[in-house]
Amino acid sequence: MNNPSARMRIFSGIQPSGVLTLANYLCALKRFVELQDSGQECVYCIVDLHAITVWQDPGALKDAIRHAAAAFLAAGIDPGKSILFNQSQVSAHAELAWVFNCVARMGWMGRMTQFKEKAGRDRENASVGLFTYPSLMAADILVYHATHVPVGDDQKQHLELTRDIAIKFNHDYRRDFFPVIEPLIEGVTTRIMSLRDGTKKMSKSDPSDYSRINLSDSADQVAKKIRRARSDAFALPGQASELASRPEARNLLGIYALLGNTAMDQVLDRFGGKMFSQLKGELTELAVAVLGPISAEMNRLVGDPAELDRILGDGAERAASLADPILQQTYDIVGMLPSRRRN
Ligand code: AQP
Repeated sequence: MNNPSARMRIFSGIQPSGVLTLANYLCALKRFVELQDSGQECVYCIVDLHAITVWQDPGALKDAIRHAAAAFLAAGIDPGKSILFNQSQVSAHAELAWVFNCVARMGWMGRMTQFKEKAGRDRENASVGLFTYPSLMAADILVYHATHVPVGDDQKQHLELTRDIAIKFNHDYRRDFFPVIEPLIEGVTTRIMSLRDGTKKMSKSDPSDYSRINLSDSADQVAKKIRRARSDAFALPGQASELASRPEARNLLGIYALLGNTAMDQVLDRFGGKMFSQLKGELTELAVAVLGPISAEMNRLVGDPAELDRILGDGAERAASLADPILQQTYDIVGMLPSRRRN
């Protein structure tokens, strides 16, 4: 796994808990495409079982799964090169998650900040699935013996827990079975923040549509959202050291850098001392140029749900052929009898 020339097995997923956002594109999809095109073995999953850890309207969820598939394809995922599927079609994910529920400790789960944030004050009323979410995420990754996982910085804690689960499993059962995975958290900006609050993550489930740019937004919507994005009263900073105390400036400059594949220093040189209005104008032009073709292709693809379902079904078969043997070996290791039905 540490041989840099070895082909990596990449796994990553996105929840269909709403329309995918600019943050999903910049910090996930764009990176997924680069990894695919660099010749790595890539398994990409629309994690629909994760989405139901909070309430989802069933009809809307079906649409959201197909929309997410369209976003992956429109962003450049090629189902001939990468495996693309939705999680619920490959039952090994949920089965391995159960085993991991028995390996992970309550204390580990209780420390997860995503659970604390999503459950809020009313923890008693949160679903058990939301609490054990990280076990399912660990299973998603480890059921493929994936070696590398590209995610945004917000998922770092869950990846550390995945490593803890792999280490404890290997220790408890005295074998080196699950790989201790490496996160791939890279880029000039690894967390995109809300357009309404530079200290809060951009999220597809934020109640305010003005907090985010959806990949399906029209050019007019993108322009309106950037125009209304929160700013502060000062000229834009020209030094990286000034960014920490200027969350809104940091966010918009970071988005500009990622969209244009430009280093942050160059972006600071370009906009330092200028007004927010200038940055917003140029950011709108860039965002529309990059996102316009993606949203047009998404619209075309969602017009053919049967084709999307075919692509996901085909991906699920290929994914299951990798995952099922690893699940069977896991069952054997923990002491289950061989299943006649499966063999
Ligand atoms: N704001 C973000 N900044 C950087 N990366 C982000 N990702 C999501 N939001 C940001 C990355 O996108 C991938 C898929 O994430 P996800 O959709 O499965 O889960 P999430 O992080 O919970 O995303 P949302 O939009 O906040 O969903 P909801 O609102 O349903 O909870 C991951 O790699 C993630 O890091």
